[in-house]
Amino acid sequence: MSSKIAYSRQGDIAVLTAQNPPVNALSQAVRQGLLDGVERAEAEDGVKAILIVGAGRAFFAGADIKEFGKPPLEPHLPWLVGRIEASPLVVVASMHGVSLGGGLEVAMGCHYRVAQPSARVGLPEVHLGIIPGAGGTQRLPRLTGADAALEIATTGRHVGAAEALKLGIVDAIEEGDPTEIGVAYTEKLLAEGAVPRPICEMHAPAAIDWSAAHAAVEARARGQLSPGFVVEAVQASAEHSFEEGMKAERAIFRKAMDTDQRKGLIHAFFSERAVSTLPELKGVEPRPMSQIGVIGGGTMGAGIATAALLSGFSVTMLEMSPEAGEAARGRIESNLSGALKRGKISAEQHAAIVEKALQVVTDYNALKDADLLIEAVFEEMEIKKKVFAQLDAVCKPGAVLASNTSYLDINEIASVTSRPEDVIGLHFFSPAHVMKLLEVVVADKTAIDVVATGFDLGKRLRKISVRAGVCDGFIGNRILSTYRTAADHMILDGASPYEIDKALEDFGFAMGPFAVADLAGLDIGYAVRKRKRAEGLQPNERDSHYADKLVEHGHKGQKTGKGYYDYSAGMKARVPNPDVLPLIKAERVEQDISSREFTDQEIVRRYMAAMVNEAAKVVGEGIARRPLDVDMTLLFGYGFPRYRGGPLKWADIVGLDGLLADINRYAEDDPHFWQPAPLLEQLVAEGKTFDDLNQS
Ligand code: ZOZ
Ligand code: NAD
Repeated sequence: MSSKIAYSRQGDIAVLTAQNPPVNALSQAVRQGLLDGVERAEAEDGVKAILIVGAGRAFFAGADIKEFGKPPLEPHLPWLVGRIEASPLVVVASMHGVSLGGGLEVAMGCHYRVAQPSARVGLPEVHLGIIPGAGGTQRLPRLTGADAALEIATTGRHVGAAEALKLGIVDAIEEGDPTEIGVAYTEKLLAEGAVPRPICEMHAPAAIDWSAAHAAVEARARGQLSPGFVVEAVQASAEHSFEEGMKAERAIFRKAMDTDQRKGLIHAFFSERAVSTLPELKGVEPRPMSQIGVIGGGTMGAGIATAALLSGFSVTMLEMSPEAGEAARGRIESNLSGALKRGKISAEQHAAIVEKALQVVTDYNALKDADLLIEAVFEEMEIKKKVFAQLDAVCKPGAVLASNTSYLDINEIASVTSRPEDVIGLHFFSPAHVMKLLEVVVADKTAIDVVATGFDLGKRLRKISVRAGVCDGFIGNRILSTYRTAADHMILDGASPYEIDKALEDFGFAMGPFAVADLAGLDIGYAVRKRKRAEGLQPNERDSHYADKLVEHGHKGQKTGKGYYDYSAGMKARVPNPDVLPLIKAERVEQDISSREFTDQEIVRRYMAAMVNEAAKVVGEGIARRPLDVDMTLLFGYGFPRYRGGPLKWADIVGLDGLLADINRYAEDDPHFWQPAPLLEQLVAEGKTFDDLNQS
């Protein structure tokens, strides 16, 4: 018997206990152990029932995702679930923690299910680009009906025990040790004369309006294929026998497995977990943190304070004047009311935060006990330096001094303090209490335990933290500046902002770059362009001024009602602002450019080539440690479609040699902008991929 499944007897019940920490993924050894356990129980004298239970945190978290993409090993899960279901003994699942994907499928192969009140079940395969492949799409609808099964399997959401009981997914809820409640429940079933109750013999679900179901799912999927595959499979459960339905599920599962989206989504799953694991932080204790000071309570400072308050920190907000302080408090309270409305906090928690945890001040002395200070004042070096000098004067020794700057040099900011080892960049994204990304920007002298503290903060705020080095814009904004510039060049050459937004939204971005610019405020890009021009452009560097004129006409995006789009009919209406195209045309005339047509395909190719090329420079220079750090930055901070895995995973999938060839071709017209990244050239020369660098 496999050591992953312990076999024991409790009277006439054989107990199979999965022990594959941390979450009992159904690896080959676990599957084999379950099979051996079932066969042994059936062969042993006096066994009347089998109880399957998980040791540790969960029943089963699903198939072992690490085995995907490799040749499947026997016993295959769909067969095993069928084998459990076919047992002449009564088979019971005692479920605690999560029962996800293959884990719920194993439970549905059992004849009865008892769960702890805190147990959660679900079919999250859709988030990995696949569908449940071990009968989930055929058995769940037989328990719940097609509508509920579709909702559960197309969203992948976790269903709590009480709801699962109501839907018929579990038969009973009992509090207690999973083995004890499982044994007690099985004894009760045996006493009542229960017999095996295979779901495969239950009635097929009633038909629903399948075209409406397909249309509804597609409308939400934004180009992701797996939700549509789920509908196909569930439809098969209603239209065919169980055996034929299983064949349909198998065929659809294989089709899903073969997609690039599956590769992208599984890359995202593992990278999301790997990104915050840095070898140099192993064994490094973060500094203790309970009080946070935030300097500047505008959009970002208020969002950061909200995030910290919602995670149980106490926050002292410092503003320039009592009036600015009140405005900052108003912004924070409005964010907190939103959290209350959405059920993220209770009324009592809301009251406690507002009354006790938040303090608004104008005097730096109030920051002297804070463990972590996060500066979020205007994006101007001189102002930031003044703030840091004042922090240096009042903050206690060991306090971490952080800047939320978007582009400025953290080394220069640190240089005005007597303790550069305590200075770090903590770059949040707007709105900071909602967006998941945190760039932890490590400066030349930052101490390692200060880096650990940055990552600890990210974890406590439930964010995805990415390590970045110091450069203009760190990982994300530096790459953004480059692909945004590629878009600006396409505009000069003949594309419109609306064509570009549409092509990229069809590619899967949550929003195109011009809609994003309107949201962020066009004055931000305006300030960056002004700064870059002041620093001096290269002689062959392309530049344009139409966007500056837009800002100078008062069009700063959503906040002024107009930017690239006119928002007078509502923020979602997205009507093109009629002032934009004439400004662009005038610029083309001024620069003597004859415009040409761009297909959606060319727009995406140029935009992505610029993104990948800059990302390769960012990795090559060590600003990002690994390609996956860039991928996660773009996924969690910039609306990059998760099902494409991130720009560098996308590049691996489409082929690096073709991309490099295109970059070299574009460079014939614009050698300044299209300088191929040395790392990209090296990978192509060595026949390697970006993903190879993630493994090392
Ligand atoms: O980890 C959270 C989670 O949601 N896991 C994924 C659950 C999931 O997607 N299950 C479905 C899997 S696909 C499937 O089951 C396909 C199917 O229908 C059958 C296919 C038939 C094939 C036929 C072939 C012929 C979870 C909620 C479980 C726990 O969250 P936490 O935040 O507490 O912990 P994490 O996320 O940090 O996880 C702890 C460690 O466990 C690793 N892990 C989690 N689920 C895994 C898994 N490893 C392999 N397979 C899984 N299913 C996770 O990577 C992490 O590892 P470390 O190394 O970072 O600690
Ligand atoms: P903002 O203009 O909305 O807010 C700045 C706030 O700082 C104002 O409330 C102002 O009163 C206050 N302030 C200015 N000088 C101060 C001082 N000396 N002492 C105390 N308070 C002072 O700006 P924002 O958008 O919140 O940006 C703040 C910082 O965050 C900038 O460095 C910016 O680059 C960065 N950032 C912005 C975004 C974004 O999307 N807006 C995203 C990430 C990072």
